[in-house]
Amino acid sequence: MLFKARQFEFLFPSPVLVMGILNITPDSFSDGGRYLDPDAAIDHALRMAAEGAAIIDVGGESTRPNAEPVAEKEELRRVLPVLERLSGQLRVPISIDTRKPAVARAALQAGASIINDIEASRSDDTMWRLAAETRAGYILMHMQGTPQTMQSKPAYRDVVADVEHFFVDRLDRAAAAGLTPEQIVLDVGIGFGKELEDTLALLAAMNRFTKLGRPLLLGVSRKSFIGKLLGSHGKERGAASLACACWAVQSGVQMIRTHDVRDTVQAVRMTENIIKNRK
Ligand code: 8Y7
Repeated sequence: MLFKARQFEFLFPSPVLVMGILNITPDSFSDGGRYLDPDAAIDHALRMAAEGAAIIDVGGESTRPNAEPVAEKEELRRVLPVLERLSGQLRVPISIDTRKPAVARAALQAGASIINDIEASRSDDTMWRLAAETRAGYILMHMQGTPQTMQSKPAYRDVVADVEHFFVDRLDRAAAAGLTPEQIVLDVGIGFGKELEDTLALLAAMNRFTKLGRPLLLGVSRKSFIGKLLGSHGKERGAASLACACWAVQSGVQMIRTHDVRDTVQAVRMTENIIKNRK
């Protein structure tokens, strides 16, 4: 299975790709404010790449539940200086985590190769047309509601079937807007309009989504469902995050989004080596 993002090509099942998170925000739940300074942000990105990150995901708007929306100008002010300096220094692709087509466009011009669109272009197809035009990679993520509303009583008939149906529908609509299947990665969107039971159901059924024929990405790093289940906070959720990552890899997931690149690379490499020896 091929994934294409501008000049980058990944042929799966190649090694699982670990995506390192770079939040240039004052309010992200686990690292808000740490990387607002461009020098600190660039250092952190280079450190993650050195630790084995295969993609760096740069975001300038926190999407945690109830986060305040950020104006386009402010989002650009946060991410562009970092992207401009970083893209010349990194050999791995950069994804831009944004819901705004104008931010995505500017980020692609500044050297990003992948659009991480947590809204999956629901209101119109501008983001898809941009991806089609630029041949950028496109992460299509499921969310119920919006970041402001998503955690107030999300409801599903059958969460796994509903998310699968969403993927099928969006893959069709993205194709109609001109994207090729090779550009697209699917993501169930853990934490985006999901109760604990929905999250566990999705994780348990992860292998079902492989039949859609596209690479799967999973973002579980330090998320609140871990705290709900096990009572742990923030950075103390690392071990549970790794457990989910290993489970996901053995379920066929090819990309893991994480704050903890070094540990995640080690855990998924181990898992892959065990899988390779399966008789
Ligand atoms: C995800 C994500 C976040 C995720 C993708 C957090 C931006 C919340 N989570 N993008 N973004 N998948 N594709 O806790 O799960 O990191 S933000």
